[in-house]
Amino acid sequence: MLIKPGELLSKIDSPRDLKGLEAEQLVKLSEELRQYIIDIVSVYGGHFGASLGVVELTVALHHVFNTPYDQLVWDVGHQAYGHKILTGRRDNFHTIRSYKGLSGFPKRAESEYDSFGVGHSSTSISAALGMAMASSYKNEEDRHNIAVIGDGAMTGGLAFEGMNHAGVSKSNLLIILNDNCMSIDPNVGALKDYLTDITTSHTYNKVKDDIWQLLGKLSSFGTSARDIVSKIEHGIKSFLLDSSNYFESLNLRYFGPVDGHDVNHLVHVLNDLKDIKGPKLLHVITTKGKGYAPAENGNKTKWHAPGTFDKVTGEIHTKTYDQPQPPKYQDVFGNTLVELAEKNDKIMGITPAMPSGSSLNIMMEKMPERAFDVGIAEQHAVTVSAGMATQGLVPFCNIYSSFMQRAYDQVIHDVCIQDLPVNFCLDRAGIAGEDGATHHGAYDVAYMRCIPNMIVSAPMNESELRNLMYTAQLPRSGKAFTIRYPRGQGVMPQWKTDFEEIEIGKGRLIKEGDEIAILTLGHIGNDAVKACEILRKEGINPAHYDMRFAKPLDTELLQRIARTYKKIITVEDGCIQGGFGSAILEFFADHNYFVQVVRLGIPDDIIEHGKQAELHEECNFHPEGIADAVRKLTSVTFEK
Ligand SMILES: Cc1ncc(C[n+]2csc(CCOP(=O)(O)OP(=O)(O)O)c2C)c(N)n1
Repeated sequence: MLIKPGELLSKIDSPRDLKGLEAEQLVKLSEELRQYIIDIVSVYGGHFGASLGVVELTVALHHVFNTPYDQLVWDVGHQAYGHKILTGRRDNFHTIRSYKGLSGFPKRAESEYDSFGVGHSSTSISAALGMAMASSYKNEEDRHNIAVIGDGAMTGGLAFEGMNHAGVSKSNLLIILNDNCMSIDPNVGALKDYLTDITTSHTYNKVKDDIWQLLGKLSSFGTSARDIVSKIEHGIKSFLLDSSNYFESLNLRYFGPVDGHDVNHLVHVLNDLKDIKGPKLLHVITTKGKGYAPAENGNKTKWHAPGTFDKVTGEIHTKTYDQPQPPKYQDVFGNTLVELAEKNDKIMGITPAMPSGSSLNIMMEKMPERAFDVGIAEQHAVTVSAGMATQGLVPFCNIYSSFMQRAYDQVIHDVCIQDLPVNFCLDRAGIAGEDGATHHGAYDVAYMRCIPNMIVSAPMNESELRNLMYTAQLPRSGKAFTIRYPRGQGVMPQWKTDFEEIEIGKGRLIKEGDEIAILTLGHIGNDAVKACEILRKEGINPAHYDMRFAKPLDTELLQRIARTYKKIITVEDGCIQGGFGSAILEFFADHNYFVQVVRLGIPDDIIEHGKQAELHEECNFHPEGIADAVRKLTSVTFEK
């Protein structure tokens, strides 16, 4: 379907085409840009509310600054759809997040306007500061470096680290705080309360407005007038109230709050700020979903990334099925945790900013005193869980696999070295799909299994997930317990209501066979089941074992397997290097078993975005790929 951009937008092939636009044209362009995002995302899906919220800011930034010479860093990058459209990607914008299409996030390889690759939050201040320091070092006095960061991303520790450094650097850095009071779910924490306070304080804003106007009037008198005003401003601020301004106390000059939907005012303010040297922060107030009534006034969490929808009625499309469908793993997690917590009062739930994404919101609603969203703060989520464990509580810390990369030292230093029994549920483990390279949970098996005092497991279906969670909450004296599961649905329409303890480190036989054994870890084992079905029709009959644990390995079972089968295929939805297959290889090598092992998994490559099935195919661990590996191995003779 051909979706046409508005008349003005259709002429914007690069930010250069924005430079000469008049005030009314900037307003019109903003309207057209917003409409184009609505038109495309309603048909093709993607992130939505955040990009609508920064339409005017995006237009103003590209109008005022000389991008790509001036460097613009978007935090997380899910709000950069308008930026992509204005920077030469308008006509293939509809390919966003699809296989081989545009990435859903800024990406250096995609465009010179994407100055820094993103996907995970809170990196923009550090990255833009690094660029600003490089500009100072190279004497590029005229170059501007801008970080646009949301109030949600501002809750991440890395953002603070960046500001803490920026405050003592003389670099020419502009931080734009895009404050819409939302993360994916409503934003949380004391900083959010503080931002609301300074946004709504009348005295504060009156003084700020007066100073701002004075600054604006005198700006036409040149730099020295501006310096004088700036000194007066600083004096008044320190005297009156700004000694308590959080950002000022970090030596960042604070400006705002300003209306983020008044494009011409933003242009005016940004032009003024261009002349102010050093690190500074502009506080911009926006509304997530702005300009599309269902998103602006409705459930903002739902409209963060709604999938496709009817843009006229605002109805979000949902698939209908003839058969009952398996539940999503995340919902099995959310419901099971409540069920277990009702019986075990030591259980606590922790999520760093993903209550809806992880389904911990089910427990947060039912047991608000025992389930917590701690902000986009993975490191803190792990260490706060460790603290709870020292007091005999049973924390279930749910973190997306790729976001857990942030908290690696906390897992080692705060949990495993002290041998604390913390439970980690890693959602979105394996190929994540359309979110792409930054979001694939490729590495967790490899990075978790090398840590002492760590159990690493993966359920093949919903019952297994429930039983692993049941097992993880039983009293144990130490050891962290990782349970990883993928994005999406399980395999059975219903799960059993009773729980069964799983012996830690025990795998299970799925089917006996001849000559070749397939060893799988987790949900991907279901593809091996399908591969066996395909092969049965060809008279090939491999055995299949669901190993359940990458650590500890079921050594007894592996010894039996090695004695019976001389050819092994390992399959995992995770990186091949150092992962589950590597663990199996190490075991055979260390115990002198001469077996031939073929490993399927995510190769040593950056896997981009696309549907999960497309990417599984690319990585060769879909049913046909597994069947093919078996066929090839059947015909290979084993050489000593
Ligand atoms: C390290 C990390 N944790 C979690 C996420 C998931 N995530 C994506 S966007 C988002 C909310 C960001 O909120 P904010 O910065 O305020 O931007 P907004 O969507 O409100 O514009 C979260 C939690 C992430 N991208 N990175």
